[in-house]
Amino acid sequence: MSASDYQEILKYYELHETIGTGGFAKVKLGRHLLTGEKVAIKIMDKFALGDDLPRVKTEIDAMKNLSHQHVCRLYHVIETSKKIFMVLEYCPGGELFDYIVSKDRLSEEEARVFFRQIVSAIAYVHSQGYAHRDLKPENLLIDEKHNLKLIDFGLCAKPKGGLDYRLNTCCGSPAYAAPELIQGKAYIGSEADIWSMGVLLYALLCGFLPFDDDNVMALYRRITRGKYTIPKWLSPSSTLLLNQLLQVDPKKRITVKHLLSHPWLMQGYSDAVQWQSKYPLGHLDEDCITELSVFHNQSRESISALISEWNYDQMSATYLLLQSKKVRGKRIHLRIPSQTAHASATQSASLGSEKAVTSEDAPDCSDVPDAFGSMEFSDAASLSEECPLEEFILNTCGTKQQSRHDTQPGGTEFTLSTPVTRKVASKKHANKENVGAESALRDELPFALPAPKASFSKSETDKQVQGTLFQAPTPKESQFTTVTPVKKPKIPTNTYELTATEVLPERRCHSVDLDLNIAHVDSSQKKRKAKLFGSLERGLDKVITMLTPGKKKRFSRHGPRKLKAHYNVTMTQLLNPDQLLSEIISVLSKKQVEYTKKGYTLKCQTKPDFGKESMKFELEVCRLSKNEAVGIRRQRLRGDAWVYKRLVEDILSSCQV
Ligand code: 6BB
Repeated sequence: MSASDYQEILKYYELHETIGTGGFAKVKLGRHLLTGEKVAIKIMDKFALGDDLPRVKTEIDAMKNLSHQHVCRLYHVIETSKKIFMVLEYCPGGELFDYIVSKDRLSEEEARVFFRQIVSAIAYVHSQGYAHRDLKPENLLIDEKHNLKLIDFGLCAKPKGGLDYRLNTCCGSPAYAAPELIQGKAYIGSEADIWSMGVLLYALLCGFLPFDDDNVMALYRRITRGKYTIPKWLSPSSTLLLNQLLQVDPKKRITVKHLLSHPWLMQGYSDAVQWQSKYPLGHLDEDCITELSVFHNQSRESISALISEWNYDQMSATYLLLQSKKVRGKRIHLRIPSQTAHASATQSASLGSEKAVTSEDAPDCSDVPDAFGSMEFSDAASLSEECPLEEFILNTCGTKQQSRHDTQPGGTEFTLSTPVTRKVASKKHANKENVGAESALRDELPFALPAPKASFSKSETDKQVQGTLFQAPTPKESQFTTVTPVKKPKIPTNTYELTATEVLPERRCHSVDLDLNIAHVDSSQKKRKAKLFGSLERGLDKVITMLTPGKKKRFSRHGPRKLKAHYNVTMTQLLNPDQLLSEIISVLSKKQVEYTKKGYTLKCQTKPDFGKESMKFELEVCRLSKNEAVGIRRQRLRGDAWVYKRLVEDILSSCQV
């Protein structure tokens, strides 16, 4: 990176470790200097964006209009000559995908808590005229209160004539795409989102996808047939709801309006899903205005007027972050940044314009290894207790940032990935249909949702299922068993398949397309593998997964990093990290997975296969801070989440430890 690229963002934020790198974006953790609030910063290189530039514009435009308790908030947009920075709400729980995988599958109660939030977010997004079009568990992040936040609006559509206008662009991830969409028909965005919600609910309740196949054409055939298996653990009411969501005919599919008070979503709740925004943009918080007006020594009126412009500049960001602080019951107080170069720039620029600063004279601030003070990010991305340092973000050119928050050494670059969205058709067409789409002539009334209840209902967010989130693991299967890939036998009939309407709950899930001669693992093998991540997590003796808030960070340059227990960390019974590392390396070599070794981290990459993108992920041998046991941190960097899940299951289960 060059210093000039980052000069502007560093006026307002501290930059910390990278938590995701995707096709065209990098996501870093950061801290807003004035409020001290943690943020996620999506950084895009304009040149590298190329054809994806419209997608970024779409995302920014949509997020500027959306303000909802289950939609990730956009705080600030900074554009320089080379970069676009989007400052976004901080969601330390990471992706819902990883959470599902860590638990194998969710209980119906926990799935309901999440699904109500998803319905709330989607009802709101639709009410604002948008269809998301890329709903999947990778695009739902978990915040610090364990609530979901919808991200990635890059493929969303806002038809000019309203959501009942048909769209033509086929986009999103194939496994979540509605049948009408993959058939290339003109489709209604909201109906396509409902289908994806069906796939999502299935993934929550089952831990695998309803329609899955390594071969995209076979996958499309499964989707268009709309047949999926009903695992025996699904309750009749869950099965019924899935059937209503996963209707091949979009006109027979349940609508958001009906979902809000659907019996399945109401079980254990007295109120329908609350979909209206708790934080409408039109309403300004008095306390936040007061704090800003005192800080800037300006009248409340002029501050209110500045905020109401919603320029997504420092003023918007400061207001929104103060508001978020207040909502979380924290004291809202703006601090004067300490007198570092960037801090004084922050103050002088805090009310100024958001002009791009790209000083070409500035020395190059490439990431330089050093002991840079990292703030405590106790979350999915920053699990470190002891961090040998790998990459550092400089605050001012040539000056290592000394955090003002009693920070500890750390700041390791985690290079995780922003999920790469695979598009069924050309990515260039994102949102073409926003202009002049043909009316769907639906017989339904335009989007009409029930009015908010007068009484204060128990909120979506405070209704958590207690005791189910961090349960003590129970032994299930022996870990690290060798799984040899088995070619799928050709079976002549499709007797194992069930349609959504032919519900046989006692049937075990077999997601095989039996009349297609496609070689892949057989169903029992698949089943075993599909369970493996979960069982790897659950074995009491060998594996412990839980989220524990880490406190002290100690620093050591020797041996593997010490990490907090987390659901992305699999613990083993081994005590020798080097033995585990060499075992993983030998498995990677056998499986022809390329890797580069950096300390105890293996940056892995699969060879690009014909028609398939290569998969990137990290496996890191670490020590669990609690008991010195050796563990493996795994993190997807790029590629399909479910393919990644299977591959890593396969690698870990092949380790002879
Ligand atoms: C975002 C985020 C917001 O992240 C790699 C891609 C917000 C991410 C986050 C986190 C873990 C720990 C701490 C913070 C808007 N768009 C994208 C975002 C994309 C990454 C998600 C994780 N996988 N907070 N965090 F994810």
